[in-house]
Amino acid sequence: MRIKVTNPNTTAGMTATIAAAARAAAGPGTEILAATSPTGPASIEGHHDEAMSLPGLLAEVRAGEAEGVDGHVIACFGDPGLLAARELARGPVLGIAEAAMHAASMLATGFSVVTTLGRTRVIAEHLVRAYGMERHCRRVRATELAVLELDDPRSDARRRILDECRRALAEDGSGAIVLGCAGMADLARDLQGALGVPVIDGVAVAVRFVEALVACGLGTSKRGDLAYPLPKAYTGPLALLASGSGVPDAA
Ligand code: 5HY
Repeated sequence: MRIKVTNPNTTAGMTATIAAAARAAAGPGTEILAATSPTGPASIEGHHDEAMSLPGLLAEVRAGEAEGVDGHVIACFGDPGLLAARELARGPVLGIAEAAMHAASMLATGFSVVTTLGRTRVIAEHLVRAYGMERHCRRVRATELAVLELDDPRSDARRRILDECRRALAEDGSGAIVLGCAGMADLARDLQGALGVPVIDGVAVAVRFVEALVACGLGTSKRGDLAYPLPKAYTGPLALLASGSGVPDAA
């Protein structure tokens, strides 16, 4: 089985963290194809960043479809372009926020999300509602760490994330923690050991969920809103990104 894991930002160092977590989680016989978006923002920390990340993300999904991959993971906690990517894909497409929240809801009656900047909290809160997780998500908390600070030893990221997780367990009545950034994937096991509760990295669980869906012979529905995009003319720079789609002509 081949699963494409795409980092929608353009920071290759972060893709390396994501790829390592995906490969560590993947089952025997699963090949992980990790990709960094070819165009867009170096990190995604708001609505504008998300919007600007979409052409690059969708170009990578299209390329994966042309290569015949079995499924996709969108490795960014805002799950940017999830439905658009599902239109392009034959197999399952999972966002790491969606996967992590569903996993957490199966492991604890309440969970808290610990994310990066406060300004991204509203994006996670939108997803909590979109995924029907209001009854499970106790709170979305921010560490005020910028995404690219996660890899910077001077930021003391691990301690600041651990402290926020501890506050979440003490104040929110949560029994599990969802890590609110793909760049935190390498911290999950260590934090779980320190906190003694499930700490969920969406990259790992999304890979396993895609494997499970593919193993059950399931893929994205091609009926209705997730049917392949209708072929149409593109003009300007996006015409290049949208071409050679590999997406079968609409029936
Ligand atoms: C992520 N941004 O997972 C999100 C995290 C965030 O570039 N990769 C990013 O802060 O929303």
